[in-house]
Amino acid sequence: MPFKTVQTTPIDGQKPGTSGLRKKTAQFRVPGYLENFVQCIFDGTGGAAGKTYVVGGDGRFFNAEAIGIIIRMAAANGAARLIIGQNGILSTPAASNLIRKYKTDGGIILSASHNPGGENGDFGVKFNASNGGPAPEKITDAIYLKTTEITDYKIAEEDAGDIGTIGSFTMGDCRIDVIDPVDDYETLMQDLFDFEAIRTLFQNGFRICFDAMHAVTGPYATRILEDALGAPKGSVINAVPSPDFGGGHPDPNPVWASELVAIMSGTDAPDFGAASDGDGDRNMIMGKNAFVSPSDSLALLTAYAHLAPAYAGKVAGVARSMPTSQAVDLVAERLRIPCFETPTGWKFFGNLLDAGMATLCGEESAGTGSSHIREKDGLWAVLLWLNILARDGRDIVQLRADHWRSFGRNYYSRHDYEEIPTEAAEALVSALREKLAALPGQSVAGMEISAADDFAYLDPIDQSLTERQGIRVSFTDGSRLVMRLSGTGTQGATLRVYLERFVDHSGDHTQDLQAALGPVIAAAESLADITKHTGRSVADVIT
Ligand code: VG1
Ligand code: CO
Repeated sequence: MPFKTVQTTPIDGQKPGTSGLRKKTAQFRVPGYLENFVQCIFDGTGGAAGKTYVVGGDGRFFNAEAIGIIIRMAAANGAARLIIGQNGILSTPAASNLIRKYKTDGGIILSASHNPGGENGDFGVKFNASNGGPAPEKITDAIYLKTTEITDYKIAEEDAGDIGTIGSFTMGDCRIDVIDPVDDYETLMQDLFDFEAIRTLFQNGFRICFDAMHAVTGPYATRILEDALGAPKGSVINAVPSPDFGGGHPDPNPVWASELVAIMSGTDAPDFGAASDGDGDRNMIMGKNAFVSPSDSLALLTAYAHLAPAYAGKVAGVARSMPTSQAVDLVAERLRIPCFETPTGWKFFGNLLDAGMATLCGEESAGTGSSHIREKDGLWAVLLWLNILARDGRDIVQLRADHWRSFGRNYYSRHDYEEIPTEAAEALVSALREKLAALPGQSVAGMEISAADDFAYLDPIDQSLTERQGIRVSFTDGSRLVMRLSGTGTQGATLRVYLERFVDHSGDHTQDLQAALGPVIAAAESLADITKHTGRSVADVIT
């Protein structure tokens, strides 16, 4: 098998963000762009010689070609074995499971997650370590350093074999195993949940609508919900992955999953609605006419996880990203388990999960997961919900209302200002940062500020310090305001404004969401001069 070494030079900007390297698809298709980065993944992690990797992606445009290049490069770099999902398909959680189950050295996941796909959309590459989780910053920093020094990459001269057929082939000394992308994941879910109870729920007429958003979860959801659990055919919609996600934005929130929202608001709405994102690691949960915010979902799942066999008496702790609402903190307090607050991005949960300090984790951006793997897991969250509803008997909207009656409600919303000029976004953040020290004690929009800082995280396991992870302003009435810039966009900057207001157990939990957050929204504008800096008076996406 002839291999060749191709001379190359460093390419600017190959710095992984919140979740891998994300760029325009056109950028990734420039000859040498993907090759440089893949070579640096190998070089930054001690080389590929003798190693085994899982490789797969969310099926977006350029997925199969990229996998062909990775196979040729892994073989040329001396990798011993690759495990690849048939047709190059693997959801992010399924890939995480395979890395752990087959004890591989890591995995390369091709996805830009919730970002749109297609020729004019986005593409991404993420490296996961041998624990199945997104590489921590120590590793992504090493990979990035290599991208600034690279001089050549190695690649097989021949095309890679057929990844459309289950089976094995070799390239040089490397064995490539093409496997069914769903089998191992389905087995894992059966081990975690009470499938019998969920089957009975469906037999008794419970109805679900799962919107796969033309993305990778389609085959997983169809096999598990319809085939294994007996939900009626057609319960999973938009189930066939398409290279451009049907022209949509595979981001499961009330704005982009509007088809599901319409179904769940209809006269004959199913009992339960859910959606997942491009690579299957996010989840959106709905009841009839009701959107369950991801932060509330995390709190509720923590409160009722004991109804699922895998979690009964086994929730050691919980962790949430800093901008996620504090609803789960209240549950953790009552359960007398620790609650950790980490920076945005799943990689920060890895050490807590590995150490057994956190069992459930979640982010306000519709990511929920547990120690079963080291990624957030969209379908897992749906199955945990179904398990809870099957065993509890209450309707999801009732369950949530009862929860608020017991714990209080953390009204929560995120306002995104997308594709604003990078300089304007940075100016806004630095102006706000300057003010922080003077804020405590001041009043704004009728509320008194109790604390203000730029979040820094000291990892309790490896003591690594991660700074400047978002500005947070807390108020004496329990309200909170967080602002940070997105690390997953591919054009300009996206300002995320996270708004939270707490109303205790005896208060009114039925207010209009944006109205309830009115004072916090006003405080954000007043403290950060959002309109002045961005030139926009309203956010582009409100979820
Ligand atoms: C966003 C979310 C974050 C999530 C990340 C990756 O990052 O806010 O919570 O972990 O996307 O999600 P940012 O930096 O744009 O705010 V996805 O489903 O890539 O895997
Ligand atoms: Co995702």
